[in-house]
Amino acid sequence: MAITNAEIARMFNEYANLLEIKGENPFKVRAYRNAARVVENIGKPLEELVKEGFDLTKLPGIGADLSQYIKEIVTTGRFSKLDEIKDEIPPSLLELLKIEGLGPKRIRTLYDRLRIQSLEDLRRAAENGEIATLSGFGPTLIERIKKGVVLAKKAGQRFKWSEAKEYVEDILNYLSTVELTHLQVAGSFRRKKETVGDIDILATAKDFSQVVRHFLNYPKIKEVISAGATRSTVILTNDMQVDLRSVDDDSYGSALQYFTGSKSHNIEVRKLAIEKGLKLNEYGVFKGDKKIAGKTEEEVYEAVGLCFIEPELRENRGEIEACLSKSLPKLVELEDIRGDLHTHTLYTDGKNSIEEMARAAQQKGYEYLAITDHSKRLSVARGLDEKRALKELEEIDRVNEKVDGITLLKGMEVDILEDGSLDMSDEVLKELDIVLIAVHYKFNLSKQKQTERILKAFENPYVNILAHPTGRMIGLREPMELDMHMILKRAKEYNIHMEINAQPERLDLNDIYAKMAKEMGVKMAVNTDAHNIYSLNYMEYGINQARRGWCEKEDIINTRDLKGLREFLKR
Ligand code: DGT
Ligand code: CA
Ligand code: CA
Repeated sequence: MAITNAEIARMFNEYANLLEIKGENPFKVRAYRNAARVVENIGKPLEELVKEGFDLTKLPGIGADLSQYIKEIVTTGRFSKLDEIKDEIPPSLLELLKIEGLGPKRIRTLYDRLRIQSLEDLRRAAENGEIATLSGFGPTLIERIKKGVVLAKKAGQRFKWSEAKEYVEDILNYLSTVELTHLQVAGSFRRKKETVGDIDILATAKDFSQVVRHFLNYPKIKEVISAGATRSTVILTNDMQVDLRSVDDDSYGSALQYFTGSKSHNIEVRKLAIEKGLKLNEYGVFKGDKKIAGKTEEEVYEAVGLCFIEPELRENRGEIEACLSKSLPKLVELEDIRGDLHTHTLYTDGKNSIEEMARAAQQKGYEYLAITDHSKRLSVARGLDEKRALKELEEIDRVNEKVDGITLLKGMEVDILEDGSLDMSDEVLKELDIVLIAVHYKFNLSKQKQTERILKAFENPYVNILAHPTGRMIGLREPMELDMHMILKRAKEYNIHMEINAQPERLDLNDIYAKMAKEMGVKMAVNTDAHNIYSLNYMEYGINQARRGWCEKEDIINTRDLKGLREFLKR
């Protein structure tokens, strides 16, 4: 595939931006920007020039290095230095570059001072006034930033479940101030899908027109698309679409079932209805002209010969068969969780001390908390060398003495190096209660190399959990190419567990892989990877994903008490 000069220029510009965010030498940054401009304006494809053997250093601003890089890009389609720097800097910062008025310098300030890493962080900080406290961020700029976030998100089409939740809760609260019989969110949101396209709300009321009038006055509406007697559609200020629908009270159950979806689940359910000589739609289940069910979801499922199926399972991935053979899982719940096995502190890139994290976890009613700061390779996170690691372990002991009602586990999130060796000596690892391993760079290796890298890491006898196994970041980074079947098989043999990382942009393992792990008998841990006390609350998102992956309490190791957990940490 041909690579255009514009693409090469884009790579150089992107690299320059990242260098600048990183705080690199301005001359170096400028060199790449210049090169980008030169490349854009040559007027002949560089690919052809390279093929002709043209000496690229004859071009203005292109030295030996840049000439090499151009050749690399033209021949391989990749710019390895760009790939490398993306491993070092939170890739989510790149999306902030789409905002007009925000250059790399300001992004750096936002990141350094307020830890803003994503459009969503930026939106919140602009709304709650945090940005206004920074010098150089006046009211006009903040207005521009707010508008820019909306635009950039529009391009991003789907919304993370966590973000949708903020709005759903707000809208439901708002709507519940008028007289209603039923109010429920349906669609992918109710199924707890990791991203949602739009929000589907179902309401029934004696006077639905009053509900619609009230809905259309919701303050966060940007645009009303349609307003009708049974359905209204609006766009919110964050560009999220919300559909509000109504049916008669005695159709509430069938409407909820219908609008919860998924579409392919509904199609299967309808097939069963047809086999039974019934008709099923959003108004009810009908035998001839007679309505035999519709008030509740339970009776709708029952009428077609099924049991109630949890919304998270309604993806046509075997839930109907499981229901018919009475083997539906009893899904894990947030309340089942006894502790968090992946957290960071001030020792590396966390924002709270070990003691603060311990107290916050204790407040949540946890029995244990693993402190798992980064190993040294992750220098952007001030990863621990052996000396600082041992110092942290001593502090964990001290805090364990001091804070009652919770046990801290000594852990670490150890980088898996490119060759599959670990970024920490066995002398330190053997002191730990729990060892997480993770890939934080070189995401682009071939499937075979990447799989071998991880399997090699499994050989280390101290490893317990593979953290965020595929490395994907929703909307920002594709998952690594991995032979997941092979990894799960080996994990099972070695008693290594998979993480379901609860960070809203990770949710990794995803639902499909979580189900695969469960079926292969591999246990999982749902962990928040919290970098501050508040993110301990991400657990909910991880549980959503686990439930979508058919996980039951027994599939998740951190539902066990400490004694039970320790059994799973033996190799
Ligand atoms: P989204 O919004 O893209 O994240 O996904 P959903 O699942 O929320 O889809 P949406 O909003 O288009 O529709 C909501 C539900 O309505 C969907 O899950 C199932 C139901 N539905 C929509 N269109 C059809 C259809 O053509 N046939 C059937 N059986 N159900 C449908
Ligand atoms: Ca939807
Ligand atoms: Ca919809």
